[in-house]
Amino acid sequence: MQKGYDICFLYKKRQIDVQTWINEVEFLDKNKKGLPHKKEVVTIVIPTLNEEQNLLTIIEKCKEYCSEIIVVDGHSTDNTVKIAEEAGARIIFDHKKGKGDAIRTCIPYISREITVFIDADGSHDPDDIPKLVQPILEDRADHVTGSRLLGGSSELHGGFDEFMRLVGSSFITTCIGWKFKTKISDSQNGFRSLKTELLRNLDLKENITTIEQEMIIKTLKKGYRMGEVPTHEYKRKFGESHIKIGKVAFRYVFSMIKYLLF
Ligand SMILES: Nc1nc2c(ncn2[C@@H]2O[C@H](COP(=O)(O)OP(=O)(O)OP(=O)(O)O)[C@@H](O)[C@H]2O)c(=O)[nH]1
Ligand SMILES: [Mg+2]
Repeated sequence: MQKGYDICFLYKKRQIDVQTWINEVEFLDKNKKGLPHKKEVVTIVIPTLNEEQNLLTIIEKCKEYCSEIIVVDGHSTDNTVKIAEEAGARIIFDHKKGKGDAIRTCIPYISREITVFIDADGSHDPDDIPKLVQPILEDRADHVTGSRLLGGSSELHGGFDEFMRLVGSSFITTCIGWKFKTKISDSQNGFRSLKTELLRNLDLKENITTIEQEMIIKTLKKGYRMGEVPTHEYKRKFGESHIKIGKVAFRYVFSMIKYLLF
């Protein structure tokens, strides 16, 4: 393709050559309600661990935007699985190692061309899904992440833990941007869409939430096109976060160095 082809320009109205575009993180913000959407090519994956109070609302809303819903459950001890079954989702069980394990476990079961990951805790708005999928449908990106830094967060600020998470995640995001000479604002969001074929090729290894940054680093490393759209993060509706930052901080830094350098 030539310089200046019109695909990039919906984003920032600037001209970049294809090589630059491949490793560029682009920014798209449109009226989410107005976007055309092809639900028949979308599988939505929802990782769950004891989300009985949140899950049904998410599944019902997600049905508008996909033709397959997979709930990948971490052996919940509440009614999560029953609720998912009754709502018509396919249920897969992980190996009790964490959210990363859950994501890796469900990959062989995904049957549609585009996969969307969304949390079950109510912090992501399913109405943002068309916005995440649009750049892939239009062949402008292979992997699109929602950005809380661009879309705002009701959860990322406040206490000491939140502050440490924001600092840590900003540091990692900056390192990824530096390594790939690209601008990305959020490397840790669990709300994203990507081509299923790419997802299968990433050879993911992480067992915990470090899988979010692993997906982005490996996408960029393999030369695929990364995109980013603003999505707001809401406070978890019910229940508690499963992340204990003190326990996983080292793994975040270690895995970032591992995938960035080796
Ligand atoms: N299958 C599975 N799902 C999990 C596991 N741990 C967390 N989840 C789910 O992954 C999603 C994200 O978990 P959260 O605890 O909200 O973590 P987070 O959103 O990254 O962090 P917060 O910002 O603190 O909410 C939720 O839908 C959880 O139910 C797990 O071990 N297995
Ligand atoms: Mg959450």
